[in-house]
Amino acid sequence: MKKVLITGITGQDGSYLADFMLEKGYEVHGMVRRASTENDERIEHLKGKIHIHQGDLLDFMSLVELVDTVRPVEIYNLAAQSFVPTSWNQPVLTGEFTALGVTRILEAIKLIDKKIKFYQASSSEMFGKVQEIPQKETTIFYPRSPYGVAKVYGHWITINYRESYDIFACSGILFNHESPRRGREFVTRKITDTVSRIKLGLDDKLYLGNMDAKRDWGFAGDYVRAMWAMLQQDEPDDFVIATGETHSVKEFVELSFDRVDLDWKKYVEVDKSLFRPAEVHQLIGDASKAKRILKWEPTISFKELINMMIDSDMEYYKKKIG
Ligand code: NAP
Ligand code: G4F
Repeated sequence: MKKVLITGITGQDGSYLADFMLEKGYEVHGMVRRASTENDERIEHLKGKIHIHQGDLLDFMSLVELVDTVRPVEIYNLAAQSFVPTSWNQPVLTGEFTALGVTRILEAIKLIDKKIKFYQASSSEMFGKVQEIPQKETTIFYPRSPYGVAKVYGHWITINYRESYDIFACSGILFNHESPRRGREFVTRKITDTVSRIKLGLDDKLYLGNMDAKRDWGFAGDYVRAMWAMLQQDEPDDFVIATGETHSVKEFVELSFDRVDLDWKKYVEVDKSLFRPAEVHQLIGDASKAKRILKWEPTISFKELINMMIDSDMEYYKKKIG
């Protein structure tokens, strides 16, 4: 049975990728960092089906030992400090996790077995102040946050190890992708979570920052298929994964309130403290290379994604209040 190692398995993408890899028949191993409380909400349903190991992107030897113990055929590096606002408060730590963490895993691969295939979770945040519309694999990067800068490092070190050591290393430049498992601090889940609470009388206001920001939002379950497809090609390469549509935060808000038959204008307030020191105003991706080579297509529309997230949050709070 082929073994896969996933870092960041407790995160949104890690949990969807674990589901997908099990369906594909892999033996799934996940790396988790030690915490004083359990943090396995997203992989609870996989207990007994996957193997969990302790390790940390900050600790090189933990990665070496883990790769040596598991001996996977593929490693997906999804672990990162992934929340953009935190990257201004903790820029050095973000660089350690999100940038240097990538080198540590690549070094572990180089040391133990250069035949292990590697996937790096690159990000559309690297395009930042966009230099081209839509953004594709050849678009010049202009990151606008310490997170974006760290991801550019992770992206280029992946390419560098591919070219220097002939490692099968791919970088997926994924645009924003969401789901009912999205962290509650990200804007989409913050909206669907708060809208559900408002509908059920548990909250009365939704405070947001820049509602004019636009993103190319897809469904995380679709995007993990693309990660796997990249590592099944004959040659390693980098791919943009996106829907090709862009929508504002305001549109996301309107459709979310529509889903529960409420008028958003009565509940939403702008909180200037939520604006960022430097904003990424608009992202829209061109995934034609992935469509052509990987035969990848998104299956969930913007509206379907919102409905899925609202319905899931409504169900969660209805159960909670009994
Ligand atoms: P997420 O939900 O925030 O998950 C991040 C994961 O990284 C968690 O499992 C977290 O563990 C783990 N982690 C953080 N620091 C670590 C460390 N020092 N050592 C070991 N594990 C650590 O992120 P996501 O949305 O699934 O995204 C997955 C990856 O794709 C990230 O690299 C992200 O930057 C990138 N990305 C995401 C998007 C998107 O729209 N979702 C788009 C482009 C790229 P804990 O549970 O212990 O915190
Ligand atoms: O949901 P967000 O926090 O996601 P952001 O910054 O685009 O980053 C996400 O996508 C990246 C891919 O491009 C990933 F690499 C990264 O790891 C992460 O998953 O914010 C989206 C937009 C921003 O423009 C922000 O200013 O929403 C705007 N926004 C407005 N009000 C808000 C809020 N964002 C958050 N988190 N909270 C608000 O109240």
